[in-house]
Amino acid sequence: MSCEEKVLRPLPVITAFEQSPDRGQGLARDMPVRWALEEVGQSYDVRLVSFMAMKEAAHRALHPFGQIPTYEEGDLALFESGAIVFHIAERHVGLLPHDGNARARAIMWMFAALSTVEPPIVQLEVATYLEHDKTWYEQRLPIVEDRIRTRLDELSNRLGGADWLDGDAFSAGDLLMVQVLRRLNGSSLLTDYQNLSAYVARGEARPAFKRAFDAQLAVFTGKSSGR
Ligand code: GTB
Repeated sequence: MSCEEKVLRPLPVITAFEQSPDRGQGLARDMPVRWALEEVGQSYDVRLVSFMAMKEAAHRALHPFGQIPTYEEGDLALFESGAIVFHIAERHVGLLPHDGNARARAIMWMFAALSTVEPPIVQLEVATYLEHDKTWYEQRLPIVEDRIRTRLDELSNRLGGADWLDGDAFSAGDLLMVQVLRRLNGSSLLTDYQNLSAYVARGEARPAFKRAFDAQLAVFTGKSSGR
């Protein structure tokens, strides 16, 4: 590809909350997409969407469930943050190893983050924010917390003293796992595990994470309006 073609190729466009309920903590799911794009050095544009616009036909044409994030690149349109991160990782160097077995393991950890570790964490958020007025809330809370502890025990045992899930090399599996665990930031559920807390801190210390975090925070503080 010539320099001219590189310059002329339109940037991928992602969608993010116009007003994120997390007030810029980087917990909404545009964050892993931004982080992946930063890791591979791919510039991108952001289109901010309101809660109302998300449910309108124009946005639903991109995202059948009326949510963020979406990803548009030429005539490709994707939704689901995990699928978007996987696409970015496949198309660029840096997030998936070249070696076939190591690559398969990195993909395995992507699925583990989203389908094994994240669900009980989301259950806790649902209980805390949407079910706290239910008569059964006090009984449910410890049950959900125990489910999280079980997963964190197992993950902590597997990680041991390694830097990343498959050893020395950071991958898209770590990116998604760190992002999932960040949902527990500030909770003793996470700080009870010294190696998992250090793992999250290692992820958050990556320059690409910081750029992604700052970009989504700038939306909240009004320093970036997207396009
Ligand atoms: N499985 C989908 C994916 O991974 O892309 C889930 C997408 C999703 O849940 N999107 C949410 C959304 O659009 C935003 S990220 N919600 C609007 C709606 O459904 O109407 C979930 C989210 C929201 C807020 C916080 N927070 O405030 O901390 C954290 C995460």
